[in-house]
Amino acid sequence: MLIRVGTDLPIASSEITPRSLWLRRRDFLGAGAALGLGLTGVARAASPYSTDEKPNSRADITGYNNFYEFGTDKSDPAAKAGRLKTKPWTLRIDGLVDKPADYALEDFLKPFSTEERIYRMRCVEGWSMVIPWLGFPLAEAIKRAQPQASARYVAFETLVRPEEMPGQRSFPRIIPWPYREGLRLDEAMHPLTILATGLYGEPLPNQNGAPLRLVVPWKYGFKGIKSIVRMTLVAEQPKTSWNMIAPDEYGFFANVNPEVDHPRWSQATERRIGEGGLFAKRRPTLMFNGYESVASLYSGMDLRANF
Ligand SMILES: Nc1nc2c(c(=O)[nH]1)N[C@H]1C(S)=C(S)[C@@H](COP(=O)(O)O)O[C@H]1N2
Ligand SMILES: [Mo]
Repeated sequence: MLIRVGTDLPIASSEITPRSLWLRRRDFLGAGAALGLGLTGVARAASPYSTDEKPNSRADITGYNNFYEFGTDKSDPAAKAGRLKTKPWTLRIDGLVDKPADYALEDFLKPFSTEERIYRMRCVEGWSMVIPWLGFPLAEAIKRAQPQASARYVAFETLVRPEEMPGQRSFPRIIPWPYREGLRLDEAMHPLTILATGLYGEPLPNQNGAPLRLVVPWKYGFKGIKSIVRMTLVAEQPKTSWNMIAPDEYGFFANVNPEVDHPRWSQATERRIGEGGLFAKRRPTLMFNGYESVASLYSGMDLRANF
């Protein structure tokens, strides 16, 4: 007997699959498992935070990257990140927490099924892609460390290992290493904010930020800090790499906003990678990259001043 699932299921093509539908889909998969059906044909189940848009190819996702630790060209990370050693790896969580420690990645993954860890998300920064991440909510990692009441932000740092990261040996130095990022704690705890450990069902390729990187789909791509070794809970807004380099061009919040131009270019449209050709039409960029449920995080804030 062949049961077809996936695109044939009556799933709304809304940006975020409603949880009720997702649960129904899980029931359906559960029924399939009970009937002794294998996993073939049920590959499309995913977290409720997945878009139904077609993902980019693995070649696009792993061949067109920004990871300055390996060079500034979009092709450098794929060419030069192969020697990065990602095992063993620990994530230090410290600062204003009751349980500061070096945490093992595997422990964070345990509570989730593979289906629950699939997040097909749009990423945008002039160009755009849809990436089928494997990840888990950043909130889960933060909760383990038990943040204190005074914690208001999370500061992130990337590995510093010049022996394996040629961009960290090159001069003039563009980025004062480590690469740094930050989120307000409520942004960090939002269920759309994930730590990704894989893509297309496999561990993250080094060029995409192995073994774990941040994904905040309503913010510009540069917020997605790669190869994270440390998260520190702090009271004051932390420094972030692009803001340190060019404060007039890159703000702390970096929410996708088609109405606020970068000083040197419009941010109203994007080019979807893979929609090739000279005549491929640019797409209008959506407020918060289309993830409108996050708007309430910023109610009452001037998003021009807080860019
Ligand atoms: N450590 C580190 N993280 C980083 C960067 C970087 O240079 N170093 N580049 C950022 C930028 S500018 C972008 S657009 C995204 C790209 O992620 P991707 O290559 O997986 O698409 O990673 C971000 N994370
Ligand atoms: Mo970027």
